[in-house]
Parts: sequence; C-alpha cells; structure tokens
Amino acid sequence: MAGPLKVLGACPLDCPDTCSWEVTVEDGRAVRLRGNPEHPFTRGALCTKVNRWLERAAAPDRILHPLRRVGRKGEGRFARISWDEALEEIAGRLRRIIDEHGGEAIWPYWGTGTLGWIQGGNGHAGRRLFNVLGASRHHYSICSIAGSHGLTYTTGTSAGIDPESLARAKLIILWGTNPLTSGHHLWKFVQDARKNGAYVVAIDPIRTRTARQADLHLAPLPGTDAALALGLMNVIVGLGAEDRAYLAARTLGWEEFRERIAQFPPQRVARITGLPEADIVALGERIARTRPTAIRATMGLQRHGGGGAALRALACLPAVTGDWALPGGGLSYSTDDHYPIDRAALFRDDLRPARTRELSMTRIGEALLEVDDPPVQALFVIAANPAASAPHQSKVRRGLAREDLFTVVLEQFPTDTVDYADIVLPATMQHEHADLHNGYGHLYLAWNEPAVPPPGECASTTETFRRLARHLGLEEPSLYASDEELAEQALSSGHPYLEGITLDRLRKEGFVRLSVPDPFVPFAEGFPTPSGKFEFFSRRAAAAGLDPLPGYVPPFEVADPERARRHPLSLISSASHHFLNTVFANNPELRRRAGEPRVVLHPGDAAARGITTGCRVRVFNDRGSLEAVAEVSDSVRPGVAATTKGHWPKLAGGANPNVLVDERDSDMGGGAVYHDTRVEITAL
Ligand SMILES: Nc1nc2c(c(=O)[nH]1)N[C@H]1C(S)=C(S)[C@@H](COP(=O)(O)OP(=O)(O)OC[C@H]3O[C@@H](n4cnc5c(=O)[nH]c(N)nc54)[C@H](O)[C@@H]3O)O[C@H]1N2
Ligand SMILES: Nc1nc2c(c(=O)[nH]1)N[C@H]1C(S)=C(S)[C@@H](COP(=O)(O)OP(=O)(O)OC[C@H]3O[C@@H](n4cnc5c(=O)[nH]c(N)nc54)[C@H](O)[C@@H]3O)O[C@H]1N2
Ligand code: SF4
Ligand SMILES: [Mo]
Repeated sequence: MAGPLKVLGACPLDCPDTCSWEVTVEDGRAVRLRGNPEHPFTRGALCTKVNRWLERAAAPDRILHPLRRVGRKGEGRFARISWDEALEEIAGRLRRIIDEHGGEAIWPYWGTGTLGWIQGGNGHAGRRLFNVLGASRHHYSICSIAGSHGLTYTTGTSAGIDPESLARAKLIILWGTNPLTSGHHLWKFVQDARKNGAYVVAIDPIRTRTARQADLHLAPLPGTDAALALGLMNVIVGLGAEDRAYLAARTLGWEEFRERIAQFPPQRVARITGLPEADIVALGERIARTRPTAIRATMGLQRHGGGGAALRALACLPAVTGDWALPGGGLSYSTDDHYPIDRAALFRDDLRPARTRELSMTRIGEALLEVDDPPVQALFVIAANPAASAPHQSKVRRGLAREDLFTVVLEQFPTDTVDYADIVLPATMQHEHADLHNGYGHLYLAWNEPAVPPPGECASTTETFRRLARHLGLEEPSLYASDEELAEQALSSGHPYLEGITLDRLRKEGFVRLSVPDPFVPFAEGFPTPSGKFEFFSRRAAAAGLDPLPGYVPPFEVADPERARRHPLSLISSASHHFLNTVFANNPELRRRAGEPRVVLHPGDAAARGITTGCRVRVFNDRGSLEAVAEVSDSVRPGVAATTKGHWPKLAGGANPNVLVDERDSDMGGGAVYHDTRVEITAL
C-alpha cells in the first residue's frame, strides 16, 4: 500500500516569511501541515497562527456554497444558490452596469488575504477579465506603499538588502518592526549575528516582544523617525565619521544634504522625538564606529503622515557611513522588488481601454460614497476584509450599505465584509489550489501544489473568473489560461535572477532561491536610480512636488496641537501575535489566547484618567469609538496608547481600531496612516 502523500506548498498570508510547508495527505484528506525543514528561512517551523491552518480549513463556519443575500445589507442573512444562478446574476448585473455607467463603474478590490501571483493580491487574480471589462484600476495602497516610494526616490528600488545578510552585521537596528510577532523567522539571523558579537537596538514607541530582546530600546514619539535618523547622521558627521570616499563616488547631492543634516542637532531632535539627547548621541556614536550596520525597517513606522519621508531618511544612514557597499550593511524593507516577475505578461493590461481611472483601496469609504464619475456600481472583494481592515470604518460601512451597490465577495469565512455582499462565492484555501509565491522578507520563490480537492463547492479565484468569463460570453483566449500557464507567463521575464528557475523545477523542489550572487550585496556596484548613484538629491521627488532632499515630515494627527488638546493620546494598532490581519480572528482558540480587545496605557496617562488594569474603557475621537479592557504598563511611552489590529468588529463589540483611523493619504504613494491617530480614553 502506498504511504501517505507529502505535498509541498507555501503559506499565502501577508507575512514577510512566506514559509514553505508540507501537507500530509491520507485517503484524500489533509491530515498534517508542518514547516519545511529544508527551507533555509522556514527551517521546519510555522507559527502560532498557521499551526491551526487545517483546523481553520475544517471549521464549521467555512463558506462552502454560493450565497445570495436575503436580509438587509450588513445583516449577513443569506440563502444558498447554485454556481450557475450566482454567475448568471453577476453577469446580468455587470452587463446592465456597463451599459448604463461604463466599465469604470466596476471596482475589483484585491486585498492581502493571499499574496499569490496566481490566486492572490500580488497577481491581481482575475485582472485580465477586469481589463477586458474596462473596470476601474485598483491602487494597492493599504500596506507598504509610502515607504516603498520613499526608498525608491533614494535607492531606485524599495527592495533593500537581503534580510538574511543581517547575520553578518555587527550592529542591527530593528526600526519600527516587531519580527518576533510579525515574521519570527528573521530572528535566527539576528541570533547568528549576536553569536558573532552584534549589538541589537530596537526603535519603537512600544516595548514589544522584539524590543524586550534587544540590547537597547529607544521609544520615540510616533512619526518622528526621520528626525531621529537626521539627528543620528548629525552625530556621525560631527565625529567626522562619514565615509567621504563612498559619498564622493556613489552618491548624488551630498553637499546639499549635509546642510540639511546640520539643521538636526541632537538637542533639537530630542525635542521632536521625545528621546533623551544623550541616547541620540550614544546611538549616533555607536553607528559611527560599527561596520557593518544593518537596519531592518518594516511597514509599522511608515503608517504616518510622513511615512515616505521616514524610509527615505533611514536609507541615508548607510549611505553616509558607506554601509550599503558591505555584506551585512544597508537597509532591508520589502524584498518584493527583487523578484523579476513578468507583470506585463501576467496582467495583460494591453487588454484594457487606453484610459481607466484608479481607485485607492484605503479610501474605499470615499470611493463608495463620494466618487461620482461614474459612481462605483459593482464591487468585487477578493481576499480582503475592508469592513474590518480599511480606515474610517463607519464610513466604509455606510459605503458598503448603499442599496444600489452590487457587491460580490469571494471568501472563505463570513466576515463583516461578507455581511454586506449581494452574492458570496466560496473560495478555496491554499492547500486546495495552486499558486506561485515570493517572500517579501527573503529571496525564495515557492510553488504551492494543491494537496486536496476543494471542499463543498469552493473554487479558486482563477477558476471563479474563468467561469464568469464564460457566462459573460467573452472570447479573449487569455481569460481561460490555466493556473500553470499563468505561472509560466509570470516566470517568463528572462531576467538573470530567474536563470534556471522554471515551473517544473519549482514544482519538484517546492522553493528556489533567486539566482543572485552569494553574498548578495545588491548595491555594491551602484543603485538603479536615474543617476546610477544613491540619490540624496532626487529630481524625481522634486518633479512629484516633494522636497528634493530627505527631510522630516511631521505626522498629521500626532503632531497637530489642536488635536492633541482634545485627543491627547496617539494610538498605535499594530500586528496581533495571534491573528494575521483579520485572518484567524474567528478561530476560537486564537481568539481565546488573544483575549478581549485591549488598550495599553502608560501609568502616568492611566492615573490622570483614573484608569487601572482591567478597567473597561472607551477609546474615542471625532470619527468613532470602541470599548476595550485597559492594561496599565510602562511598555508604552507616555502619550501613546497601544492596541492591535485584526479583531473582527462583529466579534468585538461592533468596531475595531479602524473606527478611529482617518481615511487620509500619507506623504507618498497614498499609503494609509493607521498609526497616526489621536484618541482620548475614559473609564467606563
Ligand atoms: N502575527 C502577525 N504577523 C503579521 C501581521 C499580523 O497582523 N499579525 N501582519 C502582517 C502584515 S500585513 C504586515 S504589513 C507586517 C507588518 O510588520 P510590522 O512592520 O512589524 O508591523 P506593525 O506591528 O504594524 O509595526 C511594527 C512596529 O512599528 C511600531 N511603530 C508604529 N509607529 C511607529 C513609528 O512612528 N516609529 C517607530 N519607530 N515605530 C513605530 C509599532 O509599535 C510596532 O511595534 O506584518 C505581517 N505579519
Ligand atoms: N488599524 C490597523 N489596520 C490595518 C493595519 C494596521 O496596522 N492597523 N494594517 C493594514 C495592513 S498592513 C494590511 S496588509 C491590511 C490587510 O487588510 P485586507 O487586505 O483586507 O486583509 P484581511 O483583513 O486579512 O482580509 C483578508 C481576507 O481574505 C480572505 N482570504 C484569504 N485567503 C483567501 C483566498 O485564497 N481567496 C479568497 N477569496 N479569500 C481569501 C480571508 O478569509 C480574509 O477574510 O490591513 C490593514 N489594516
Ligand atoms: S504567517 Fe508567516 S510565519 Fe506564519 S506560517 Fe505564514 S509565512 Fe510563516
Ligand atoms: Mo500589510
């Protein structure tokens, strides 16, 4: 008798680690899921959340059949219908909407529930169909875009260094990142560096799990990191420790930027950041004498009004010290841009009319309620949960509640967003469909082979849109490409990093590292900017109406004195240890471990409000309010209140922190400003 089958796949969630996994299948059922021990980043371990993946797949609330709304929008009452009925209704509504309003009245809203290139957010699964329909384009602004833009102005790409090279650093600065919660596999590389004597610094307004493990923790006021970076450079230049040869050969605009640095002496930076001047000087001195220094920054610190400027300023530190040229030196953010996926071949944007408008996912409330040229009439929500994850929750809900809006949600579970759907289409989970992945916190591609057939009537995103194309009677052949064909097209760029990497090989091996040199020092020979140099001075930034030099752009609400008077606390709602965004927030065991929504306050701020640990409190501002349980702890700095993202509003008293967050664009790229939120808190 044949033994159990082992099928290699990859975790699809929006996590930098993109773990390689192995599914054990017995009698056609997935019985075990474990991390792949062969993968150099995964090293055999998944995480608290994904260890419950198979439990999630078999959960009683899983959506297994197409549904049609029978109650009011938001009520979540549905009746089962057949796929044919669902697709006929969708096709009919789309035809009428296109006739009356044009294709742009349709908005495919892709989220980050899966990052796959075939089924998920990276590949905009179904984009070809929406191109043919002339739908509005989707601006993917929810997560990392401000920082990506800031980095791209200075280094020509947002890709940064290989996170694995942190192991070679002698000083590691974990800046606005909480890897022990948000992608724990990085930690092994930090530990390797420590074994070689590296010193680890965490810069975070909150003493997180990660900050507790660091040798030094600095807790600046939220949104002030660019000022801190400029202050550290001021100390370095004051010591004469800048790398003059590097600056002359490899950078553009140093003379101008040096004047900018001079405007940020430690005393001024101490006032802006709320940090002791001596701490700024000491860290500047440490950077000045430690080669190589690696900065790991992720998305947390750029969720502010000046988020783009922050990453831009941080990237300048390793240019001033010449670290970008050294293995183990430089800055790491998202490695996405290192993967030369053939987006043109995959997306087929040539299928769409010359001009279509773009709608921003973090302004979904505005797009549904205020955009009028034409109004959004059909919304497809694909692997997203905007009723829980997007800013200004009450506005999003008002938008989703529009009677004349036709909403189709492709989902696995009855989320708050599903409650507003006209039609719900049951979606497969990762071990039930095929996909191609890259990890944005490492340099490995992965192929995810389906291990078991879809349960009930679930279908993958690609299969759903192939079926819909057929119901619409569309003849464009590329709408019917198989998942394997799509993967081959995605891998067809011919870029040297993909040399020797074929779909066949990925299928056999499960994962393959990009064909990059070892050690990988991506900018040893120069930067992919217009000048080929590191650009302190950026003509492209100036052309976009931005400061041509890196500078400090204050946060919106955190730095607003009028708001500070009415809502004195800055609220940070960061990654929860037990959920991945809103995924797993309906899992009973993980909900139990996460406990009720909590807000952490500094003892001084708590005492001033008569709040003690365990008190029920109301957290509010002009946009809304929520209830939470208070925890009093000096793990947050004075003036800051900390909570987590991810709770489903309907399982958490009707709202989550996004009821407090503004729908507002950061300085670059239109990114969301989740952590740039002012609130007041009172005991209930
Ligand atoms: N367990 C778990 N893992 C996750 C996620 C999750 O929800 N749960 N989410 C995933 C996703 S979508 C992403 S994008 C990544 C994000 O990964 P991270 O960037 O690590 O995520 P955050 O928790 O938002 O932010 C990290 C830290 O930044 C701090 N921070 C906030 N504002 C500032 C600031 O102005 N300055 C500084 N210096 N620090 C600041 C926060 O206090 C927080 O501790 O994580 C992914 N991994
Ligand atoms: N307050 C606050 N809010 C935040 C953040 C924050 O730091 N603070 N972080 C933001 C960030 S970084 C991000 S990335 C966004 C994430 O926001 P979203 O992109 O909306 O992601 P999720 O809320 O995780 O919802 C993803 C949904 O996709 C579904 N899903 C998963 N896999 C599949 C699949 O294969 N097919 C289909 N059809 N569905 C699938 C899941 O069941 C889940 O309901 O949230 C943002 N919201
Ligand atoms: S969520 Fe991150 S750490 Fe957990 S299994 Fe997925 S990729 Fe790995
Ligand atoms: Mo994200």
